[in-house]
Amino acid sequence: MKRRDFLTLSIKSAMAAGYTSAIPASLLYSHTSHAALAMAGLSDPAAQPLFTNLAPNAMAAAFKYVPNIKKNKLTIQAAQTTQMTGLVSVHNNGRTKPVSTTVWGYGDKTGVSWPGKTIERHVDDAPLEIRWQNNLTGRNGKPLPHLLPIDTSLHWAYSLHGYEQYSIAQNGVPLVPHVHGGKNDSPFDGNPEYFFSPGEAVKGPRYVTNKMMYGGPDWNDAAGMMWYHDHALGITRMNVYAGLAGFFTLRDGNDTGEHYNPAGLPADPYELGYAVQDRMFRNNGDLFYSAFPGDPFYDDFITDEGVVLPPAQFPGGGPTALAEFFGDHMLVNGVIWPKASVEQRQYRVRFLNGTDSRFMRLKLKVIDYGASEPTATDPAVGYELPFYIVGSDQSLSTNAKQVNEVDFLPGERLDLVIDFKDVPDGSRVIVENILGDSPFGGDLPGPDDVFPERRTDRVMAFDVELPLDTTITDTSIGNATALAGGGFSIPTEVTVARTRKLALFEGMDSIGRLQPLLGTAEKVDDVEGGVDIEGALPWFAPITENPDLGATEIWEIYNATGDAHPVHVHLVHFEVMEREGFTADSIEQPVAQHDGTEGVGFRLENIVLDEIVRGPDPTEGTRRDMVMALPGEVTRIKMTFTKPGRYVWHCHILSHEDHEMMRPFHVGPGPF
Ligand SMILES: [Cu+2]
Repeated sequence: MKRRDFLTLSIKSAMAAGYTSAIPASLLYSHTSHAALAMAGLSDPAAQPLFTNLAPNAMAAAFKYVPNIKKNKLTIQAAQTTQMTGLVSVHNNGRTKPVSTTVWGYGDKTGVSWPGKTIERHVDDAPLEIRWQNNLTGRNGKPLPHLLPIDTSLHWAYSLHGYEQYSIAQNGVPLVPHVHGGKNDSPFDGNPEYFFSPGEAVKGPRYVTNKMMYGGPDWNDAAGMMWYHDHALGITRMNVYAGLAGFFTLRDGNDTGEHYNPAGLPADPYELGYAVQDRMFRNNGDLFYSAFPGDPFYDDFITDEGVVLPPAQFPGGGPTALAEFFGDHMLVNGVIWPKASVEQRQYRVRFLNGTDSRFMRLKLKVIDYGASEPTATDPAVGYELPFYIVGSDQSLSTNAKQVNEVDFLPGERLDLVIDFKDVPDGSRVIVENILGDSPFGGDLPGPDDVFPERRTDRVMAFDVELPLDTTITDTSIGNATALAGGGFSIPTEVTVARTRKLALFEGMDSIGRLQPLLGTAEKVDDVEGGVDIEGALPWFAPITENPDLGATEIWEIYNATGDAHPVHVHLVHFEVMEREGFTADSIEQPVAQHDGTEGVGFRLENIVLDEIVRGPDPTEGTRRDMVMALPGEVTRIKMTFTKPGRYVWHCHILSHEDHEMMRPFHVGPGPF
């Protein structure tokens, strides 16, 4: 995989260490040609229906849970099911046949789906108690195997000390749900160590309960978009890939979700919710994830990195975790390249980036069938449609902002208004993605960064074909329209208790695979008496971030890697303050691995800031729980820690968080 290391010294020291990821791979994705896909028995995206199938709308009333209102209770199970994604298998004679896909979904006792149904609450509601069940068992009650090949060499649930006797085959898949963006009490936060196997037979080392409470006076107090997904240690990427994700939306007196709301936003059926994900499939419809020699991507992410996996640990060559994952099929709410039918009016569209690793930059393109004779598969024809950013993550923006494109990070939620009023009846509006199929370094993709003849440059389409319903007056969001209840910043008179210098590193595990790591960019003490700790740290190293309860802190995140990382901090809603370029010397130092071996990490010395400071992006200025940390920049965020106990912060590239790019933090006094 191509790496864009920005720190010359980092590259030099990395090369001296025999660390090869600084060397660009010349033939990226050489193994994903159409012929190679066919040989591997994989679905060829070019043979799949485009903008044909309808995706469910996650904001429609029918897609939402109806909790037992009196008791404020829900039971949500995770279970296996089969689902039609719109995928077809192609036979030798060229004929196609729809195929189903076995997935995992969340749902109530009537059944599960990918994505799970939407949980909707109001800030004034009493706390909701959700009883989460791990029902990944077969009819005989025996644990189901994983749908995907699991790398058990990672630091994961069943490689923890005291858990080595457990296996997925014997004990089932460990799960734990996390409500992303919720200011959850620590026991209800879905910490990766709170996992539980089917029937809660095996419980993680910090497991407290599977009945989790969401709400109350110290919880989220503004309308926003959370999502819930699995977060089990070292296996999150696979559990989410299998389908364990859904929306959790919060309303308030401004953003009520009803027509003519004070925020002035479109409401159901003109409010749409779409989870964007990428996947690979086998020709028979099964999900596919590269993990063995010869698999598409395997060389790009493993052998081209110079890694030789020890056969004793990887009989048959795998399965191994990848440095990143990029699927060649785009799905929205579990449907490949879907379409939605819309009226000539404004729509609120809430997108979730639920991919493993894919940064996107979205644009809208109008194909006017009345004006010309373009084909739906030709994205070169058409004209750009500007749209409005009205919010992101956990709140609305102060004002609507008109843009032509928007960045979209893994884990992030976008809140957009698209105005189809002046789009000719009968036209198609395509949601395009102009970023590549490889890690994002801040630039537009080069030819090596994209799949050949790719379709990942398109996400979905809106067909302007419904008659206008004149019984509901159209909304009138325009550029700079004020949004009641929008905007977020921490008042400058709030005392900042501490400014921490933190860092993102690309290290190497003890068998030579890329290992992304968090750590510090200054000398700190840890909570177990360690002093002068600095640089890259593994997940299990003693806690180095221990804010006081109620403290406001600034975290400066120095990205000393070649790629952008989407950073997520649990518990808090933060303000994105600014970004600034820097250079530093990257000094190699060992990083302990969970199995007693030693990997390679770095620490930063001689940090020099370039004093070119950049303010928040158009999607920021809201209550954020995600932030893009670009290579060579320090990203400053400010937040208040309002609940005590153990939480985590991590990169939301799921392949990264599963391979050590995650650290616990603890608010208030121990025990830790
Ligand atoms: Cu990352």
